[in-house]
Amino acid sequence: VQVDRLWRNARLATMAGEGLGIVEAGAIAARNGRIAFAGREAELPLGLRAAETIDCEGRWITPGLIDCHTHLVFAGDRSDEFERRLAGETYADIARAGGGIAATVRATREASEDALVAAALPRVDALLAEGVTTIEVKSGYGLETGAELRQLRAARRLGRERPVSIAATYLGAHAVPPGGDRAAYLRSIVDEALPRIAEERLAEAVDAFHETIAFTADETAAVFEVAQRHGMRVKLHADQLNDNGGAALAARFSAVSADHLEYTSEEGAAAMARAGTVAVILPGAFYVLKETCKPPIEAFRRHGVPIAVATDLNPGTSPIASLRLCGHMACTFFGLTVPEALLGMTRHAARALGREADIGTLEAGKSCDLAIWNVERPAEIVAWIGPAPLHARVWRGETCP
Ligand code: DI6
Ligand code: FE
Repeated sequence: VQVDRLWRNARLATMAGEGLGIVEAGAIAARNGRIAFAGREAELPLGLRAAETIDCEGRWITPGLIDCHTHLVFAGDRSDEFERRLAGETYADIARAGGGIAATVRATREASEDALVAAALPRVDALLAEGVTTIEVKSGYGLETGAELRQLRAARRLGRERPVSIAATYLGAHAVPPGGDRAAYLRSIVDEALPRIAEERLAEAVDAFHETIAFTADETAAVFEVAQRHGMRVKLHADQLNDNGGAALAARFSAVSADHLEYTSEEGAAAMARAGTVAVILPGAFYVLKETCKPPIEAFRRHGVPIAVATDLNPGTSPIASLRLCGHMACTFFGLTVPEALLGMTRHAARALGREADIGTLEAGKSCDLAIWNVERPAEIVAWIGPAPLHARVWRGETCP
C-alpha cells in the first residue's frame, strides 16, 4: 500500500467509539487528503510505504477542531456597546436605541466583499492558530438579498484564502431589517434569497433566530419549509432568551442542531433526542450577556442528546475568537466534563453541521484534518486560557504553515 504521508509515534484521541477513543502508540496515514489508516502503529498494513514519514515524538493527535457556530463575517466595531453595558445599559436598551444587530447591519451593507474578507481573516487566523480545521459561518448582517449573498460569498472566499473548510449558513431570518417591513422581508427570504442561494450553492444550511425579539414559530417554519424543499439542512437559534419552544420546533424539522438553549425545557431536550438534533452550547454569549439561566446539560445527558460547543463569534454578544476558551467555559459554567468539551469541538460539532461522515473523528475514510498537540494530556487543550499548545495543524492531509 502506498500513502502520501504517515504520522507515527503518536497518541491518538480518535473521538470514535467510547470516550475520547484513545490509542496509545498510534499512527495515521493519509492518501489523497483522506485518512487511509488510523490506529495502533503495530497494526499498520504490512508493506505500507509512505512518501513522507513524520515522527510525532509521542505527541497527542486529535481531529482538527470544528467551530460549528460563528457569525465571523461582518464589518464595523461595537466596542462602544461594551462600554455602554459597563455603564449600566442593557443589550436590549442598546438594540432599541439603534445599536446592536442594526449597527453591524449598517456597517456590513456598506462593506465590499473584499472588505468583508479582509476583516474576517484575522478572526479566522485566530481560530486556525488553535487547531481549528472547519468553521461554520452565518450570514445575517445584510438583511437584504444582495448584502446577504455578499456575506456568503465572502465566507466562501475565506476557504480559498486559508487552508480551512468553511460551512456557510444562510441566516437571513436573523432580524427584521431596520425600518423594514416584516412580511415583505420574509417574502424576500423565501421567494428571492433562498432560491438563489440554493441555485448557486452559497450555503448548505439555513438558520433562524427564533425569539420574541426576532421571528415567531410560524415565520421560522415558513422559512424552514422552503429551505428543506431546496434540499438544505436547517438549524435554529433556540431558547436563548426565554423558553418559547425553540428546541421542539427545531426537532419538528429534524434540524441538525439547536443552538444556545439556555431556557430549554426537559420536553424540549426529549424532542431533540428523538429527532437526532445536536445541542450546540455557546458559553461566550452566556458570559457576555451575564446570563444566569444555564442550558439543561443534565437533561441532554439523560436523553442522549449529543452536545457540541462553539464560539458564536460575533461583534455583539460573543466577541470571542477562541474555541478553546469556549470549551473551557463550557466546563466551568455549564459543568461539562473535559471529554464532553473535546467531543463537543470535534465529533458532535461535525454532526451539528451534518458533516459527520466527513470530519470530526480520526477514522479511515474521513478527511485527514488533524491537530497535533504539545500536551501531556488532552485535558490541557481546554484547561489553559491563552496561547494554544498546538504543534501542527493538518488540513486535508497537508501540514499547514
Ligand atoms: N444570537 C445572538 O446572541 C446574536 N445573534 C444571535 O442570533 C447577537 C448578534 C449581535 O448582537 O450582533
Ligand atoms: Fe449565534
